[in-house]
Amino acid sequence: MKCIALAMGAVLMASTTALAQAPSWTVPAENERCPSKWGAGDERGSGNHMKPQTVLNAVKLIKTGEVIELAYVLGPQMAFFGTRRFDMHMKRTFMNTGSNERGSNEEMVLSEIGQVGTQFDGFAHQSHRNSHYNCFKTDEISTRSGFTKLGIQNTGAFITRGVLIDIAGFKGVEMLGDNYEITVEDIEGALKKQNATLQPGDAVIIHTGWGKLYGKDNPRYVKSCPGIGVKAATWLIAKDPILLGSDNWPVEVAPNPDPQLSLPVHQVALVVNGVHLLENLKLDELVSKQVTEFAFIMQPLKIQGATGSTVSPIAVR
Ligand code: UVW
Repeated sequence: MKCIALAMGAVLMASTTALAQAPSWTVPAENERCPSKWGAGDERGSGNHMKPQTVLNAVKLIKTGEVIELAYVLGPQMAFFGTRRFDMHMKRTFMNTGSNERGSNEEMVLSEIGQVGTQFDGFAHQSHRNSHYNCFKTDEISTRSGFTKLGIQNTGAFITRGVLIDIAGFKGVEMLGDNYEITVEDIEGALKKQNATLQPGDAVIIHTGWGKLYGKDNPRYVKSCPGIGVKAATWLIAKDPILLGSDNWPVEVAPNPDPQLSLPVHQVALVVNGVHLLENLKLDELVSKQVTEFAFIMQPLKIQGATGSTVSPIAVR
């Protein structure tokens, strides 16, 4: 009897200790993160970097006119997170009246359109409890027909310097491990190897190699992924980028090595700092051609009040 009581005591102590262990990161209090550095009521966050001079600087990087596409095709081979879907149904062929016999085709797409394929995250996408970027409150800005603040239609076009940070290349592998957390040292090492430095307003693109699985082994692609964690994200955000992108589904390592945290980089970037994320990038061509600095061009869809947009960014050099 005494033995059982002792064993139960030990179990209780162990579970109390586990519960008492603090998470490795917590969302800063509202008075520490609001108003954002872009001002009270600002909805554009890192998008404020878009200025005429940003475009002129980006255009200077175009030397040959070569265009490299960074988006996956929207279609049946896509990898989906959770219950997201994209179904296209052809509506063909309507033969118009008239002697010229004009045939007409179109399609009906039943889909999420903000958060599928190569996708750009806006600030309505994530929150801490009821509170978004710049402390907009979910229950005050969300309606049945979209968000009245922070909607993706406000972001405008992105034409800026793009920098590819090839972490897989730096580590000498084709693809980082299934839940490898990219460290600050990895980023510094890769940048040094590339002889590159980050500038405010850069579109920072991280190559993990995980994209090799996209469309080939989708269940593994979405089960986990290598990527940046809170430390590397914080380091990158201190460089003041316009966005952080990667060739994986959430930009960040998943699941987070800290089992108490669910995709914390989404909050570090979108909620706390107002920095956009760009997911499911197709980076194979950029990497094989070793293009690490380029003009990055992207226009999110102008969907009223949406949380994000499927996008087709390009790199031009
Ligand atoms: C999630 O909420 C996981 O969304 P995403 O990674 O597509 O931004």
